[in-house]
Amino acid sequence: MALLFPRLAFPDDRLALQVGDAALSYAQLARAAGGHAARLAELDVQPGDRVAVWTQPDVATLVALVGHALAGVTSVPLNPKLGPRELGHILSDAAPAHVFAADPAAVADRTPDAKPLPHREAEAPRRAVDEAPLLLLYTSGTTGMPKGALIPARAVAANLDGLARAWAWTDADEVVHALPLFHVHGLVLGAFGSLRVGGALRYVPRFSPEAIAAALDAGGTMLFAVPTMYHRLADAGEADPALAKALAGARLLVSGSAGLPVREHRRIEALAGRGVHERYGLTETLINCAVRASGPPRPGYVGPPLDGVELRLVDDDRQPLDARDDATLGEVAVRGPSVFLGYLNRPDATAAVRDEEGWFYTGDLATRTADGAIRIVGRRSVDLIKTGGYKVGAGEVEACLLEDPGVAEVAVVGLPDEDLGERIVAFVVPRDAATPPDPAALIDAVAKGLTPHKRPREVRFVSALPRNAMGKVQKKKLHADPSG
Ligand code: MCA
Ligand code: AMP
Repeated sequence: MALLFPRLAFPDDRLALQVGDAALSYAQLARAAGGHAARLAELDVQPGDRVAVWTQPDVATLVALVGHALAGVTSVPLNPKLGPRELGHILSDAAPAHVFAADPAAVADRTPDAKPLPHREAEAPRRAVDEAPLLLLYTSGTTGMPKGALIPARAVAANLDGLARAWAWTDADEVVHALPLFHVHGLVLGAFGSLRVGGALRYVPRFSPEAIAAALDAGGTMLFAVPTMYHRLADAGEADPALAKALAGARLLVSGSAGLPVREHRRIEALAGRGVHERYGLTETLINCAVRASGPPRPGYVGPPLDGVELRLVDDDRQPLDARDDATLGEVAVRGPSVFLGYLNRPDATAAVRDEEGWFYTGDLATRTADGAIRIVGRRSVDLIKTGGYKVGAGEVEACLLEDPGVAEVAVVGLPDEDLGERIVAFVVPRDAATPPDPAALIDAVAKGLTPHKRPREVRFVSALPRNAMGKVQKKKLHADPSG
């Protein structure tokens, strides 16, 4: 039987997880995750059931996520900052059998029945690389509330093995990251990736350049981060040589979740004496492309497809484009074992992104070079925003803002931002121009109802939204003339 986490089946005293002062060896992690699995069995949770866990950034949460994986239960990771509006949607869609939290008091306002995570030990079950859903991850679309992507163990294993080859990632590596545990980047790559190769994870619960430097200095060999973090590391490193030295000590710096501007590549290279290897992926497909560690970084490019990933560029009719001229633009389509099972309860949405031949249409626009490297240049939809590496749908933010009686119309767009990549800006037509709603209250409604990273950083009042002859809002005009 092919195992999902081989080292946990034959655990030893090697370091598995370090979070702050808490460290667990593989032997300790296996017993603690086994303890959580035993608790699930007592609660009569069966393999295939869904169980939610608030992903508070601590070691107990990581243990629970591993316990679910080993028990064959589908984890529904919850962003600890989710507000009632988005949380209500997720809980009614996912219908988890139980909700767990390392610190139930911190989430009692939203889930009074959240169960504490047990501190007990038992022998760990073994998890095969199977077709059963390992994770249900909520991801935003252009309209409506986020959709739950069902990701099988098979996809996670195939993708991590492809990444291990691309990055020469072995059990000698120690990954450092400060990413949230409710998305692919932090959870699948950062946490499950380390465990699958049998290496260590040094998890930083709260991002700061200093905390990243400390984890690298403690033995980290690889850093996984989003462009906003590299931007902040560059700012801090230019002022503090100790930080630059810590970055220089890693063997591989990896960026993903959004494009890393060439400017930031150059800044990191100047500081660390080494550049950043970029990779590109989506929640639904996991990682598709990566610049290989065996060669130098390639600013502006996300590299060729991973082994096992079939990739093509297609035109508006989804017909393949053969061009390898780094100029012809096409939508990225991918196929292979890393592609998800579908969206929970949304066969319509699944059919819209995946065809009968198994091709998944990403919505990302790219070019391809003669040697197969992909350059991501944009997205098909102006209604998808990437801010700080988080995907946010304009529609979910607009729906939330329209609940305010003072808002007559609203259009949400992502405008270029040096730190966040894109900054969410809401163009609001007030119902009464003489008494417009309080911008801080509008921002708060999104931060508290959905989640803080979806909040507009700015509200601009306009007398009307630009519309075409059909009455459709022309968001491109708001991009071009952000004064409205
Ligand atoms: C601010 N806060 C508020 C409000 N405003 N709380 C309530 N009401 C408000 N009005 C709080 C926030 O909760 C937070 O609290 C603090 O203020 C700062 O928030 P913010 O300014 O939003 O944080 P930031 O500094 O902008 O965060 C930058 C970041 C973050 C750390 C880079 O964006 C981040 O972690 N990004 C990672 C995204 C990611 O992992 N994406 C992967 C998707 P407090 O101070 O308590 O924290 S997976 C994917 O994309 C694919 C597969 C791929 O390719 O990887
Ligand atoms: P998510 O749905 O949060 O998983 O975000 C997936 C999206 O992030 C992709 O469709 C891309 O638009 C974007 N993305 C991820 N990695 C990169 C990258 N290296 N360069 C450009 N865009 C990226």
